[in-house]
Amino acid sequence: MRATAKAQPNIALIKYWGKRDSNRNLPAVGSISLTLDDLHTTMDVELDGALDSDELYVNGRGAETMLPRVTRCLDKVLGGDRLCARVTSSSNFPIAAGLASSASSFAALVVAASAAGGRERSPEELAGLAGRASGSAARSLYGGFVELCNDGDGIAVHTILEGEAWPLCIVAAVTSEAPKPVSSGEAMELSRRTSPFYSRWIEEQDMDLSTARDAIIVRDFGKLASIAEHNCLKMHSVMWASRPPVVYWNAATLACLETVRELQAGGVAAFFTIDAGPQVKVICLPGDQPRVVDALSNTGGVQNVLASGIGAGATLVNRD
Ligand code: 2P0
Repeated sequence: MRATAKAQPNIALIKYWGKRDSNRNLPAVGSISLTLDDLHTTMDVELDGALDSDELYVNGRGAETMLPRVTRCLDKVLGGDRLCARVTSSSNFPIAAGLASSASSFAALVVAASAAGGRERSPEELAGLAGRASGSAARSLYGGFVELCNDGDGIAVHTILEGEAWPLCIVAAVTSEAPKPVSSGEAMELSRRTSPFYSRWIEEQDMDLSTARDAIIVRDFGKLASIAEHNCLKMHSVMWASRPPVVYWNAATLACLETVRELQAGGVAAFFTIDAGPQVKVICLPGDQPRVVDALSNTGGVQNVLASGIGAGATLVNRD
């Protein structure tokens, strides 16, 4: 009746932006991501007949605003007639700071809740359940370089290449820890309804996925760098052209892009990506990580720099 699971956030190189079915939270496009290693969320789920309602504690504090989403996810995993749950989560990185904490949280939640309820589920089933709660969470069930594909009436997720086969580093520059002005779900819907670039974004995604997949398989850093930066800037262009516009960047975001261009000009193999927030994630070769960390730390407006390797998918840590 009690289980603990651990999952890492993931960073999309080819982005998920847009939904084809909002009710079932199905993405309009496939995506490719890297699962991180050093950042993680631990989620403990205890089903308790003495509780009248679900309880959620995040990093030691009650988290009422997140609770309805967690309750909906538990209902999907365990059924509506389940016992109430005490859910306790802790992350070793800033949550709600654009570092994909919802991906690691919901990936760990579905693994822990399934185990607490005594259900044996395949990674495919767990990914489907995680994706219902948060599209990007489905990718955190898997490790390494991960692809999420639209598959018939649902999604299919798999590892393209294990992290050990191409041990890249991810350096995240945190430029603001303020809450998002608009949630990614709302921004996606706004993009779909109002951005003149949305349909083109959807049309071109399969081509970008194919280019990135090929680059990963043959470990072509330059090719992956070029398509990942292009795909990221296209996604933000879709948002910028929405009405009202959605601009997640701040001045330090742009300063970080200049830093990456300077590193590249100096011969460092590095590229950037930016999600639905102002943080800049830089992917580089392991030997260049100290230079990238140093350069981003010295960029104006950067508050904090976190580094990680590529890690494994969500795992069950303990079951009572
Ligand atoms: C991604 N993002 O591929 C993209 C890139 C943000 C920008 O997935 O609405 O929290 O819960 O399914 O997964 C962030 O959105 O969205 C996201 P929902 P999610 O990582």
